[in-house]
Amino acid sequence: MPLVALVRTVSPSITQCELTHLARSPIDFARAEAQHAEYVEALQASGCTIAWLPPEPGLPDAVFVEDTAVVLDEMAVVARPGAASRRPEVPGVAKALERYRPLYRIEEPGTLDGGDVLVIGKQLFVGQTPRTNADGIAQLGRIAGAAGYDTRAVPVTGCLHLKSAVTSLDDRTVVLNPEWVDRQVFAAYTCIEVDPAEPFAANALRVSGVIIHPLEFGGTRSRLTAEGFAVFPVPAAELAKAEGGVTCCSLLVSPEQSGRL
Ligand code: CIR
Repeated sequence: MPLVALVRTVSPSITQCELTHLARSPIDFARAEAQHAEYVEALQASGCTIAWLPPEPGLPDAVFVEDTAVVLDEMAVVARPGAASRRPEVPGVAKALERYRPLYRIEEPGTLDGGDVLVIGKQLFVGQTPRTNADGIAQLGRIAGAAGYDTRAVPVTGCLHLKSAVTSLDDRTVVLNPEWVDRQVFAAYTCIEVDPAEPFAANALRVSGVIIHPLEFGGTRSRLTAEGFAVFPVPAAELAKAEGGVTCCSLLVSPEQSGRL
């Protein structure tokens, strides 16, 4: 059965998005929508069935659905985003995920953004960031630990989320920006570093053997293709002004994996 990609339309209020490391620059809403449409087409072309979440026009960051949950084969962990403005995004996603997985929740005082959780097999790497606190990491560790996952907290500096700094290309290989995360944490993996001129290029989305990656990062793309990865470039510059990348705009769910604990 094909992967299901949960996605949500870009909100017209995106111009009011949260920003941490970038200065606010004007976002062209029509262009952001057009680029998001190309992203959704790339997911479809990569074999995903698209499931649209209810739009949230009044929530500026609602397109970045990744931050609201962590989907594992056995369960979905509903996040408690570190930015209070983003918490109202969660219920619509939780309701959609109920169809596919038993739900567990990160509870107050824990905070956790899905963008901080990198899943490679049974290993969870979780970024220590202003969005994800120690309590959130500990809760995730306990919940996922019951299904055999090991959780490791990872210091992150200079970027919003762990997955801004590192993502996996397959179960043995990561693409990483060594300025933002310590390469040694990923010593067990083959590490491809981003082109130093493209610090944001470590955010890559792996979908059924294809790597969806921002079109703008040709230097890093060459490094990925040189290692044999099939890259599907998509324009992503407009949502990048909101500090979003390609992993942030979907939650991927394998419908046949809905095992219970
Ligand atoms: C935020 O600051 O929460 C949004 N403007 C961007 C979220 C991007 N999400 C992600 O990297 N997972």
